[in-house]
Amino acid sequence: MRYAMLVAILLVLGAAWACDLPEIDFTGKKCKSSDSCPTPLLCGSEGCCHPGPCKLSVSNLRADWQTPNTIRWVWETCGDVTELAEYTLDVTSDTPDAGGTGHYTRAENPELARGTLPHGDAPIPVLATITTGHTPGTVYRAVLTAKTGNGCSSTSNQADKITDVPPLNAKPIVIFGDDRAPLGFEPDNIEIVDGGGAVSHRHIEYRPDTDPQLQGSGDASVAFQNLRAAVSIDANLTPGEFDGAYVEVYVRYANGTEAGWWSEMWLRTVLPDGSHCAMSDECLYRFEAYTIPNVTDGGYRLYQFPLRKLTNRANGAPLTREALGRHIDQVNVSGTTFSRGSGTVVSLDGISIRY
Ligand SMILES: [Ca+2]
Repeated sequence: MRYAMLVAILLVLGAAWACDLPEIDFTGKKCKSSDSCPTPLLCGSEGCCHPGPCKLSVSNLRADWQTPNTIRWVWETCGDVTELAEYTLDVTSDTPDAGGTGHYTRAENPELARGTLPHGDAPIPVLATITTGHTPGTVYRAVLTAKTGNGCSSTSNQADKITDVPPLNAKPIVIFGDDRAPLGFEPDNIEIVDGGGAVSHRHIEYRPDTDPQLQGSGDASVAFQNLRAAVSIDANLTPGEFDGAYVEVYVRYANGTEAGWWSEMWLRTVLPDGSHCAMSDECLYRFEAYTIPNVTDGGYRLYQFPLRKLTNRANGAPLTREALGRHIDQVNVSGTTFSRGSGTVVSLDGISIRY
């Protein structure tokens, strides 16, 4: 009787222990031989655990940051990215009609078709993608799949993220809107055009094929151009406002054939003494890089970048509330690479800092 009770207690304790053991996902973990990967995983020839004979695996999918309407997902790979055929990202939510859910492929986010981004000075591995159109204050889940050329596929863990609730202050700092325009643009073929906007009427338009700077800068078929707007903005935010603040822009690449593979945006501040920055890098706080799809449906996409995630181009330091409050004298509203003669038309609208 006592023995039976002891066995029962041990069984209960054993069950409790079993439940408490954390589940470790060994997919993508480094390995030296098949003994190092728990069944049913195998140690691939490139030295990481796979569910099958893949040459590339994905793991550790997570949200790097979020705003009310966007989420930036990041992941890790193990293996040979040149084997990649395509990444796909499945984004779901239990909330009915939650925006931005779906099966993201190269059609929505062209970088998902690439192991590395083209046109960089050095190969830039694709280890992130931004999903847009999300509903604020909503729980999302995502799973990434990497398919390789030999038909093998590796699936990541499931990542969760709650989008931010909209800022309390309903009135943004407008950089470009129907009632406010920047002081000037560089290159100078950037125009403000009536109609065709994402928000109300007018929008900003840029055509790389008529850009004298781009046409005159060498023989390469691809050139980089920043779309700079001269501004005069004082953004004195409280610590609480700064934590949730973001800069947003509606972007559309149309008519051409090529995506904006390697895009960046920045805010340029003045120096602490209030003077303009001669060495611009010390005053540029930027986000890079993201890929803007070239769309045929005429749709704008709203991108939002948390201010706390902008980093100084010279030293990598994050933008602080104090630096932001000095005074902003320039905004780069989606600089990117352009192929010559591609016919691409870039449209921008509704550029604001929300806090
Ligand atoms: Ca507009």
